[in-house]
Amino acid sequence: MTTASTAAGRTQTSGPETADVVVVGAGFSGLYALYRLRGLNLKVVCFEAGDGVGGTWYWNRYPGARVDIESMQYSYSFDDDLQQEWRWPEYFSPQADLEDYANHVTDRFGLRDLIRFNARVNRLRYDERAGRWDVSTERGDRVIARYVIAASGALDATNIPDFPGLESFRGEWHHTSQWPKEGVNFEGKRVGLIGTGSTGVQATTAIGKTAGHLYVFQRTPAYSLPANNRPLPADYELDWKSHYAERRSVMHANFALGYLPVQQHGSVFDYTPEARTQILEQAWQQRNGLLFLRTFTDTMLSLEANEIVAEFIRGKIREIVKDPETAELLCPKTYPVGTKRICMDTGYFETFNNPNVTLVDVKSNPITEITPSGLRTTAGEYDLDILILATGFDAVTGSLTRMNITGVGGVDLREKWAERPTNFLGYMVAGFPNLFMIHGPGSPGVLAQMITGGEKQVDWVTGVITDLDRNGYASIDTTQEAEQDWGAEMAEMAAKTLYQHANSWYVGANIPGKPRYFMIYIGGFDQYQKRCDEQVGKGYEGFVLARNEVRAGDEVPTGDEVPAGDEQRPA
Ligand code: NA7
Repeated sequence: MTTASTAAGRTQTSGPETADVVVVGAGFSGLYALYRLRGLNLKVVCFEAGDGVGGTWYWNRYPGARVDIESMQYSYSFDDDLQQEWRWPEYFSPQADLEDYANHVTDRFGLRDLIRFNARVNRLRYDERAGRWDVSTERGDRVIARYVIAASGALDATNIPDFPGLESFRGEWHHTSQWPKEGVNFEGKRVGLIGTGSTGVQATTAIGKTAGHLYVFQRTPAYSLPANNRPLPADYELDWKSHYAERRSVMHANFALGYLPVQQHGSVFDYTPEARTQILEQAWQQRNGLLFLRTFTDTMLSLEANEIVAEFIRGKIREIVKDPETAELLCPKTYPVGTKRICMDTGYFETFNNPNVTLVDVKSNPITEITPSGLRTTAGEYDLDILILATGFDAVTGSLTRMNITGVGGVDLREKWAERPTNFLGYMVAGFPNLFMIHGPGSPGVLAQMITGGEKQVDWVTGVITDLDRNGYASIDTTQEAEQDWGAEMAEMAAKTLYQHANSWYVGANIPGKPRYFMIYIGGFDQYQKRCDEQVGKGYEGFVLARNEVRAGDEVPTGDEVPAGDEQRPA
């Protein structure tokens, strides 16, 4: 027994603090989880590594950071007053507006005092005798909880490639997702930027405007579409606000959780080459961003169909970029369009027409080392004042595997996932009872609109917790058999698409040693939701529920005092 002050300033006189639920992460899903769990009168503690809310939109504050889904859609749907009152200044919000929104929601719904900031979870240990999760943070918090909701982010664990000499660099260097709050001054500076995914595309466009000289080190060129971002017109906002109820219900039933007013034209092969070009040109001019890929129904299903759309985009790049050699280098040719996350830009390719921006091909001439004064490739040396790594993330699983999670029998999640991130329905991993993942592997996660996806996943999890409490169950787990079946179901769907054809972070190919496996449920959120609800409807088929004497509302004892549960399936 100890006496300790908690982060919230409370004084404890006995053992570690207890809670019904620990939520990891105060991003958009984590915040909504806090709102729902508090509404269920559960005691909830949230640990957040940053000193503010917003998750992805807290960390990614690099110049040009902007969402690629319209903000009228990429926003919470759970509270009509909120969506009526909040005003988005632009179609596609910049990071600062999304962070403001996250703060507004936190305070409007009184969630801030549930969150411990600057508290990165570094240990999650399941105590099977107690039937409890023992949660610790780097700064020394400890909470014992019945449930854990890992809303730790699909794009959170930074990928810093092992460049020899990085630490010797005398200038300043930053990964885009750990950007200094005070900003970086590029005025008159020689800036090097490595990486041309969504982040690199956005950062290049912004930094190219102010840097003395910007060198963009490109290994794989990106397909990028014009976002056509602009101030949100009042009549457009009014139209959305007066139709929110019906549009949100369309979104909730949509495969990507989007409201997609796009005309689909059937197979690209139904048209003559001239007619298809005309249709693609119209879609390009309408500038509906990601919807462009849906112009034809077979773009993501047939390599030949995909190549037609890809070549149209290459034609646009060649039109925009004046230097033919640079244009050719910027044309993606080694993977089908859409199989890596498509980028959206506000003048990316145009940036390379500026005399202060140079594209460097590090595919043909790889980076060999970072030197004290810059960067060396097999072809030459570049003197730099500032180096930016837009090198992405250990996506989808990284935020989970780095938390040191151990389940039943002390099994480490990293060992369990050595070959692939097994799971059931994207929510649970066998042997890790009462631990729920949001936007984890096995869920539609990053392939659906993530704020609404987070709401729906949190609703599902809180529904399960309510069900368990109501029926006297203390824990829920899944089985290896259910994991295998879910893995097979996912793989069967993925095999019909072109996603396997790219070395993307969707398949873990960007992280050395990470097993190559398509981690995302590709069947659409509508189908996913149906499958999850079906399993619950069939008496939690694929899950294992267990009772013990501890029930909701009981005082939750710490570790050793709780008797083990007896395992059984519900009738
Ligand atoms: P991405 O999409 O993973 O892009 C990372 C970029 O960094 C990509 O161009 C990589 O090239 C490049 N990269 C990574 N390692 C290296 C090394 N060692 N040398 C040279 N270039 C390298 O991350 P983002 O942050 O842009 O986007 C992540 C998601 O956030 C995005 O998809 C949206 O959903 C939002 P590669 O392609 O591996 O050759």
